[in-house]
Amino acid sequence: MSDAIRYERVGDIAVLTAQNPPVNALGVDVRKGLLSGIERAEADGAKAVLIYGDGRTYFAGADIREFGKPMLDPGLPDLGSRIEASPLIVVSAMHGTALGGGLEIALCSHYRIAVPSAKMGLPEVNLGILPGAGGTQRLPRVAGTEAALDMITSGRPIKAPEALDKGIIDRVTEGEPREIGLAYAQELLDAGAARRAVCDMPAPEMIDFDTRYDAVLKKGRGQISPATALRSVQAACEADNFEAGLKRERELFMELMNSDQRQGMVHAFFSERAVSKLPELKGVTPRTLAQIGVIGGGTMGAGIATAALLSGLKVTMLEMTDEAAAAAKGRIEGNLQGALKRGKISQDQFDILTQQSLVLATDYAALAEADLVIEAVFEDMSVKKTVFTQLDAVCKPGAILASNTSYLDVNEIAACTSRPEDVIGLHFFSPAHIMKLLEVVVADKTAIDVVATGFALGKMLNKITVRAGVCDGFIGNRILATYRSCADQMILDGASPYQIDAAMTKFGFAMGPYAVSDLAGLDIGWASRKRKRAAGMDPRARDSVYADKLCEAGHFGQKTGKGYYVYEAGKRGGTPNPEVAALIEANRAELGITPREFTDEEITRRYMCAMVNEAAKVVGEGIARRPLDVDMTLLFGYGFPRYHGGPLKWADIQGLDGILADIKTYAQEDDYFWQPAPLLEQLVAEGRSFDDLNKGSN
Ligand code: TC6
Repeated sequence: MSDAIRYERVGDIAVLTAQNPPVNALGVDVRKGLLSGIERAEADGAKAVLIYGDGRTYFAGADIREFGKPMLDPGLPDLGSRIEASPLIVVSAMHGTALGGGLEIALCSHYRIAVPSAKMGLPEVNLGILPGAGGTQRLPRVAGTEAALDMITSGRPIKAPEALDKGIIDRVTEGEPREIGLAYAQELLDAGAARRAVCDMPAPEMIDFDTRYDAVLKKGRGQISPATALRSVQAACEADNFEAGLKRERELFMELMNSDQRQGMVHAFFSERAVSKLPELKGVTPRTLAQIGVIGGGTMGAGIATAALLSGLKVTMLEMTDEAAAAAKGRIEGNLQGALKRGKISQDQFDILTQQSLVLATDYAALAEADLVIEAVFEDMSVKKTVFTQLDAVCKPGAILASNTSYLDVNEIAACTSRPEDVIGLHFFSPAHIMKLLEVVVADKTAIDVVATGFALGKMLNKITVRAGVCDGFIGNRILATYRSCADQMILDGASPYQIDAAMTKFGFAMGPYAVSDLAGLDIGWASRKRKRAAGMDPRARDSVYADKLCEAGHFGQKTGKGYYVYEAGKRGGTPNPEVAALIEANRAELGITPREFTDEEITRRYMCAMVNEAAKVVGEGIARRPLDVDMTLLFGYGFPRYHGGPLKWADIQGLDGILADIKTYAQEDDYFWQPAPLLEQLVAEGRSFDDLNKGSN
C-alpha cells in the first residue's frame, strides 16, 4: 500500500484516505494507492468503499508536474475505469476542490456526496489539455450535453449546490468528508442500493456541434484546447459505445498533451505561483499595513484606492482641491458600484467602504499616520520630487513612500528624501482595481522589509506581483517600448498599422499594438517620445513622426474619437482612420524610404524577436531576476496570450538558435536596433534555454 493512500476498515466499508498534501494531486503514488486499495477492499470482504481526501481538499487533479513525461502505471483513465468496474459500492465524499482528474475519479465512483462549500470542475482546458480520464464521456452523461460542454470548454468550477442541481453529485451535506461519506455509504448499504456506473448510462443528447465548434474556437482566440475538448464531448454523443468514446477522448487528449500550447499553459500555471516567491524574502517580516494614502485621484489613483479599499485597507485620498477630491471620490464610487453590480460586495459593504474606510484630504498632514503612501500624480520628475519632499516632511518614521511611476528613475525620486530605504516603486496597471499585474520596483537603497511589504500588499490586493529593478520602463514598459518601436519601423518600411494589428491578433493578442495605443491614449507615447528626444537620442536610432502629427492634430485615440482608428459613438471598436496612411506616406517620403511588402509571418517574427531580445536584456541585466518574471509581466500586464506561456517560454519552444539567427539577419539592415542580447547569445552557445535559468533559480 502506498503512503499516499491510507487503508482502513470501518465495519463493511473500506476507507481510502488520500494523504498527499498540499492538494492531494493524483501523482503516481496516489494512483497506485487507489488501485491497490480497491483491490484490497474487494479481497477483504468489504461491501463498500469510501474515497475522500485528508487536509484541505479532495483530489485537486492530476499531478501537473508529471505532464510531458511518460505516464507511469496505473494511468488515470485505466484507474478510473477499474474503480467504476468494482463490484463494491464506491462512494466519493468531496470537500475543497474536486478538479480535473479529481472530479473524474468522483465520476467513476458510484455515488457522490459533497460538503456545501466544495467546488468541482474540469479546468483542464486552462492547462492546454482536455479531461482525459473519461471526463468528456462521463460528465455529459450525468449533467447533459449542454451543461457539460459549458463546464468543460470554460474550465469554470461550480459549487456543490449547483453540481447537485445539474445531477453531477447525489447529495450535499454539512460536515467532515469522512463522517458524511461514511454515513452515506452505510445508508446505501442499509438500503441495499445497487452499484451504479456512469459508463452504463445512455449516450448523451446530440446537439449542433459544428456551430458550437466555430464559436468556441473564436472565443479561444487561437487557444485550441476548448474546441478540441468539444470534439471529445461530441464523441460521447456519437460513438458506438462508451469504450469507443473513451478511445477518441484518448487520441484528442494526446494531441493536446503533445502540443506547444500545453507547454505554454503549464508554464503559466507554475510561473504565476513562483513569481512572488523570492528567495531573498524568505523569513523577512513585512511592515504593518492597515492604513494607506493615495496621492492623486485620477483614473490610476482612484483605481489603486479602489483595490486597497476592497482588500480591507483604510485609504486617505489626497488631492489638490476640494473639487478634485470630490471628483476622485466619484471615480472610486463608480469603481465600487461595478464591484457591487458584479456581486463582489454588498450594499452594506459599499456604504462602509465609501463612508468610513475612505477619507478625502487636501492637506499632506492627513497622511501623517499612513503606513504606506502611493503617489499617482502626473508623470514628471519635478512634480514627483515635490510630492516626495512633502511626504518626507509629514510621514511617520517607518512609513513606506511609494511611487506609481511607469518609467521614471526611482533612485532619483528616493534621493530627494531623507529616507531612501523607505522608498519603492509600486507600478500598477490601469484600471488598477481590475488589472492583475503589480511591478514592485526595487531601488538601490530600498530596505528588504519594504520590498517584502510591497509583495505583501500585492497579495492583499490579489495581484500577480513581480520584482523589477530600476531602468527606463522597468520590465514591462521597457520591453513594450522596444517591440512598439519595431512595429513603428515596419510601418516606415511598408507595413500598415492595421496589418500589424491583424497579425498580432492572429498570434493571440486580444488587440494589436495600434488599437491598444488608441485605447491607452496616443498622448502617452507622444510624451515618452518627446522625453527621449529631449534626453538626446542616439543618432543611429530610427525615429518616426507620423504619430506625432496625429497628436498635434488633437487625435489621441478613443478618448477623442480618432487615432489610428475612427470611433463612432455607440459602436464597438473602430475603423481605420483614412488620414493615417497619408501621414505615414509623408514620413516615408521625408526619409526617402521606398515601401516594401510584409507578410503576416514576417511581421509576427520581427515583433516577437524584438520582444524576446529586449526581454533577454532585461533578464541579463538583472532588471528581472528570472525569465519567468518577464513572462508573467507580459501575460498579466500586456495581454500576451497565455497559451504561449510568455515571450521567453515562446522563444524556448521556437528554438533560441533560430531566433538569434533571425536577429542577426535583421541586424544587417539596422545594427543599432537589432543588437543581440548577450544572454541570448550565451544561452545559444551553451545549448541552454530560458527555462533552464528558471529552474536554476529555484
Ligand atoms: C488534470 O487533472 C488532468 C486529468 C487528465 C489526465 C489523464 N499538480 O494554487 P496553490 C501545487 S489536470 C501539481 O498555491 P491554492 C501548486 O503548484 C489538473 N501541483 O493553492 C502549489 O505548489 P507550491 C486539473 C499542484 O489553495 C501548491 O500545490 N486541476 C497541483 O491557492 C498549492 O497550490 C487543476 O487544474 C496539481 N494539480 O489553490 C487544479 N495543484 O506551493 C490546479 C496545485 O510549490 N490547482 N499544485 O507553489 C489549482 O487550481 C489550485 O492549486 C487549487 C488550490 C485551487 C487546487
